[in-house]
Amino acid sequence: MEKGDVLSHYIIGDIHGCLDGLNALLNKIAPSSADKLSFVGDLVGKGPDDWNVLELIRSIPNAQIILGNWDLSFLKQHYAAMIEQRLSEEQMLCYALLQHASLAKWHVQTDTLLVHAGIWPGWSLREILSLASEVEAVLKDHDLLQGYVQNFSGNEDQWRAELTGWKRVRCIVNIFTRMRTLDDKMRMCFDYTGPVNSQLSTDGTNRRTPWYQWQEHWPCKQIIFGHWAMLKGETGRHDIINIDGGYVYGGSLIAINCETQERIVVKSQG
Ligand SMILES: [Mn+2]
Repeated sequence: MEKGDVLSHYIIGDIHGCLDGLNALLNKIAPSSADKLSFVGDLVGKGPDDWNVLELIRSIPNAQIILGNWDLSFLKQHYAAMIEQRLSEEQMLCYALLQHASLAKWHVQTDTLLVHAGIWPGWSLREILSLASEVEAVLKDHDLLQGYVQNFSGNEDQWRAELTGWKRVRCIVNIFTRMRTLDDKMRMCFDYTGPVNSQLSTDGTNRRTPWYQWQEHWPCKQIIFGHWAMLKGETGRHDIINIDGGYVYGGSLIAINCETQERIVVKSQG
């Protein structure tokens, strides 16, 4: 069967402004114009070519963006320039691309959930999509976005449904885009970015458990996420798939075919 006969859906991991890596990966995937490409966040930040990466993604038909913590920082960093129209026309369009992106996407055909970092234990699929859309509505609206960039930082570390205002927005953002581990009291540990096998606090008393080990059954067949390069793609679970290969740190940029699980990988030359 010729490529192009079947529509494929590729999920692409953390690019971090590495245009060379994205170009190499797209050459290797060689998607048809009917194929769908979803990016699980951290398109920008750390690497050299933020705007060019966004410009390239903007040119891809059927591209879909899920936001990471660095993408949100990028919206904050360039907010004033956007409002004051100090960005070029192309940059304005790239900024708007991120402004209209998602925090979580569910694909019905494969029952796959895409997020940058993770989802809170106990959340239903309906809650996940509804909480994501609460934040998406803030980002899309210039006045609400101004409020968000002015109230950007906060380590709300535990989900409570009764949270309101910016604390609620930040908590939802922290879960979808910053979470890696939860401690014994079910609080997110934002300071820990290392591998799974050394996750004890310094006094050895407080276990840090990857969020996806907190419960056995999640509300969809598979969850694909990025954000955690030190996992090296190993979650120990077939239903929880990490595709952050740490390209910007000299690792690899990873895409996965959502239907077949085939991985397409390019290694950093750096
Ligand atoms: Mn991240």
